Amino acid sequence: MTSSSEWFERACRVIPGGVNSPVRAFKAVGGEPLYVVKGNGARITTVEGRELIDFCGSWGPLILGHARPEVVAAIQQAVAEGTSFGINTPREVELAELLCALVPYLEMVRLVSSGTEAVMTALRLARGCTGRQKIVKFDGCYHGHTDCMLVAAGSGLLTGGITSSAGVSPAVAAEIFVAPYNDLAAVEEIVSRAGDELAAIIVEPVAGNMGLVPPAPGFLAGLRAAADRCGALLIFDEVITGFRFGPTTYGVLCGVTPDLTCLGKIIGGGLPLGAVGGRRELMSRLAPLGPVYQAGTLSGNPAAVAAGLATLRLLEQEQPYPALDRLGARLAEGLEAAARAVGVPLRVARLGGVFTPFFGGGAGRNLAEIKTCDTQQYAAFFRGLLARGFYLPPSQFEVGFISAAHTPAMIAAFIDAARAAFAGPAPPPDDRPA
Ligand code: KE4
Repeated sequence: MTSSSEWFERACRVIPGGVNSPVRAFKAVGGEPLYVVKGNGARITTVEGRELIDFCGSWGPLILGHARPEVVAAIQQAVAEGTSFGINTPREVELAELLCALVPYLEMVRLVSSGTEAVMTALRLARGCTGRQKIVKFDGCYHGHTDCMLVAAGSGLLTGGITSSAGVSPAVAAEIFVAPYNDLAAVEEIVSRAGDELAAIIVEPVAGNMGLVPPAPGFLAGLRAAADRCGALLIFDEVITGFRFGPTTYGVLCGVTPDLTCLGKIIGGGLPLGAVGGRRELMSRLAPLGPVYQAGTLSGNPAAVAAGLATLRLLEQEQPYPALDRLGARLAEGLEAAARAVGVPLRVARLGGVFTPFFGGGAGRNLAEIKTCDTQQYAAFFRGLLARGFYLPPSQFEVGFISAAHTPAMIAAFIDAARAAFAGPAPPPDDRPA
């Protein structure tokens, strides 16, 4: 058997940092990254044959858990008929129709292959529709790796402590205004100073890339009003939040309607799929109808669309959301009680089945407050839970996900493992029961 360590050593010879996405590198939590061979429901199995209960869930797509049979079957059926055509297929029409049915303010959508592509397209569309260039984003929010969004970004940049990326030209960065999350006054100041130059305000309606930071009451409605006042478009990046808290978008759930919406993760059911959607008058500006160009060889890919359709249809049928919320509440309360019992300063930010443990730190309303938490304690917690059979996101600045495959018994076991981790170091992982 080739161990994770051996795989990582081989990987580092041919893949930068040994990973195909930086946040998988375990840089922020220590130790060497895992190599997994399969997932099943809430569990993943490493190359060493260790079974772990997974609370990272591939960073969000797997709300139904790993290898959900109906999703796998839909993919198998699709690929048996061909993996890609570069020609229109009925399934992509069905997915577009379903997205527009589940999100009433979406009149049209364009399918792409990642969340980054969805955001890139939305920003280009906003600039094309308004004839303006400047964008407002929020410190610690992450919107994929398109150049102009790699300014004061969260997720893997924040994890690596490099919140703005090298290689982004100063001219591109100069078009981006950055405001603290939940700070409407800062947005008002930007609007008063440069409102007539703003093409868009882009926001994660629930921030998930600096750990979980929910919107303060009135924040999203305030952004809607600010965008209306200055003629900018409001873009909700719902790559994480879309279909995560209900069988629709967070915008529908919270009653604030953006002009454009970016989707990804869940709508692809674990395969590469994203989407950008909005009002017909805006979406009609996209080529081949309008002058804003966007394209993709694998856009609307049959396998990814089949996985997305199967996932969204199961979410509509099964409505796992109340159960996810109950399990999330139990996890947060149990973790905080276990920490309190031994004097560990822990706050678990939680919304539905999405959570982030913060050790110490402020109220967590924006990145500056989030940064006061103890990331080394998070790293120790991550390692302690991993040694006891639980896989959390390998970064303080991400969010944990409970899936429909997680059970109350798994949550109870997780809390017991946390209690043990707070009490002291774990024995070496190889003698832990799977
Ligand atoms: P992708 O290009 O990775 O599909 O989506 C980019 C993206 C856009 N918008 C939001 C709100 C996102 O969270 C993401 C990607 N999320 C990260 C984790 N938080 C992906 C994990 C990774 O980069 O490996």
